Amino acid sequence: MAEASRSATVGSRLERGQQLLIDGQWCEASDGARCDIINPASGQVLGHAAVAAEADTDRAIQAARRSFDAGAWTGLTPAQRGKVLWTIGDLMEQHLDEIAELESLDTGKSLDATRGGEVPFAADCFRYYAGWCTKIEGATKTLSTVPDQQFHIYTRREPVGVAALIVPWNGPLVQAAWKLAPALAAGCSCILKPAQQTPLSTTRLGELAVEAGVPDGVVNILLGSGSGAGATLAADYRVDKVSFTGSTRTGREILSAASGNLKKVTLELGGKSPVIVFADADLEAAIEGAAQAIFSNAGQVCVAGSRLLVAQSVYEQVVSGVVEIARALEPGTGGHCIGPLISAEHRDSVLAWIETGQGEGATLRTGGRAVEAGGGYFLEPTVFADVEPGMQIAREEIFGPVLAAMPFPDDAAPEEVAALANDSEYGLAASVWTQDISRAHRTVAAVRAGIVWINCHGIPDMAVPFGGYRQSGWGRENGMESLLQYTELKSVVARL
Ligand code: TAP
Repeated sequence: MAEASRSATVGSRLERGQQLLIDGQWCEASDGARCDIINPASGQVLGHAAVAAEADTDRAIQAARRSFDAGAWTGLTPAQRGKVLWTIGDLMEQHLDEIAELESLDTGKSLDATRGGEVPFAADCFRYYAGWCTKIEGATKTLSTVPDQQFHIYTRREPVGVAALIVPWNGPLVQAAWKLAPALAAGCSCILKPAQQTPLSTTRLGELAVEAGVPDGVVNILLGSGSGAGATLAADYRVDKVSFTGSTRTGREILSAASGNLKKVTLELGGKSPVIVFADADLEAAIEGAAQAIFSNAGQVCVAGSRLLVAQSVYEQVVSGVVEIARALEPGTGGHCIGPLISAEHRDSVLAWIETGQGEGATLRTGGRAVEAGGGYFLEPTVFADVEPGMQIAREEIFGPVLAAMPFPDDAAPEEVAALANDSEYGLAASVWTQDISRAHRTVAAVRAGIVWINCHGIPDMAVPFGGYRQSGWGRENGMESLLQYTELKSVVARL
C-alpha cells in the first residue's frame, strides 16, 4: 500500500518530533526518552515522540494545580472562556487539511473520514462547549427545617479542579475533544494524555489551544505510556478527576489507583454491542448498517456492532448480505476500503480471537486472515455465523473487524430479543432495525445500554449523552451531562 504523499507542513512537523506541553512550554522528556510513531497502514516510522519521565508528569501536575489554584482560567469571565473555546474550534477548521492528514497517518483512517468527519466533529465539540461556558448555573432553594427565620439558599456549580484526561488510540482527536472541551468549559485545568501510539493530532490541538489564548498550565499534554504517565495521573493526590476512555481492564486499574484520594472518575469502556434485525426491517438498509457497524475503522470502535442478532426467517439473507459487503472491501485507506489495525500486536490479538472462534465451532463465513498489503496491519473483514451466546467470540470485546452472527425466533417478543442482547457483561450501545414503531420502542426500553439507535448505528452528536451501562463504564460524555461531571456542586445556606 503506497503511503499517500505528504504535505510539506506535515512533513516538517513529523521531522521535528512531538514534544510535551507543560506550563505553556513545549519540551522534550527530561531524560531525553523518545519512542517511534508508526503508520499502521504501512508499518513505516513516521517520526518520534517524547516519552514523559516521572519528573515531567510531576511538573505537568504541578503546573495544572498551580494554574487552577491561582484562578488563571476561572479568573476569566465565562464569556471570555467561551471565546477561547470557540477560537480553538475555528483554528481547527482553518488547519483542517493538516490535522486530517496527521490523524489519517497516525491511525490508518481514510482522509475522507478524518477530513469530512473527525476534524470537523472535534472542532464542533469545542464550539458546542463554548456555548455552555455562560450557562453553568446553580439554583435557589427554600428551607423547611427552621420555620421562624429567613434564609437565602442557593447552589453553585464549581469546577472539579485538576482533570487528567486519558485517551485511547482509536479516535485520538475526537476523544480528546470530548474530554478537553467540557473540562475547559467547566473551568478545570487539564492534563491530556493520548495513547503512545497516536500523539500527532493531540500535540497539534495543544498548539491551537495555546494560540487561542488558553493560559499557561491550563492545558498540559503528556506523551508516554499508560503504565508510566497514565498510572501516575490516576493515582496522584493533586489530581481531582480522571476521565478515561479505553479497555475495561485498564478502567479497573484506574479505578483502583484513583481510590487513594477518591478522585472523581468517568470511564468510557468496552462494548459488545448488538445489532438487532427483525424480520420486518428494511433489509437492504439493515445489511448496509450492520456491515458499517462492524467494519468501520476496522472494528476498532467502542460501539462497534460486533454481535448480529437476526430473526430466523431473514437470517441467511442478512448474513449473506454482510458477507458480500465484507468480501468487496479492499485493504487500504481509501474511502471504500477497510483500514488497518493499529499495530502488529493488536492484529495478532484479533487473529487469536478468530482462532478461538473456529475452535469453539462457529462457522467462518468469510475473512479470518491477515492481509499483507504494503507493510500495513490489515486483516480481512471476518464474519462468523452459527455463533452460540456462550462462545467467547460472542462475549469478549475483540476490537477488530470480526462479527458474530446468531439467529432468534421470528415470533420472539421484543423483550425476549432484548434479553439475548443483554446477555453480556457490557452495555454500551445497540441498534434495532424494524419498521414497526411499537416493536422498536419496546425493544429499546428493554435493552440495557447507554445509547440505542433505531434503524441506524453509530451516529454520535455533541448534544447526545454517550456512555455505558454495566461494565461499559461510569458517567457520560457529551451534552450537559459531561459538563456537569467536571463540576462539584456547592450548597450555600445563608441566614438573613
Ligand atoms: P488501554 O490500555 O485501555 O489504553 C487506553 C489509554 O489508557 C491509553 O492512553 C493508554 O496508554 C492508557 N493506559 C494504559 N494503562 C493505563 C494505566 N494503568 N493507567 C492509566 N492509563 C493507562 O487500551 P489498549 O491497551 O491500547 O487496547 C487494549 C484493548 O482495549 C483493545 O484491544 C480494545 O479491546 C480495548 N480498547 C477499547 C477502547 C474503547 S474506546 N472502548 C479504546 C481502545 C482500546 P498507552 O496506550 O499509551 O500505554
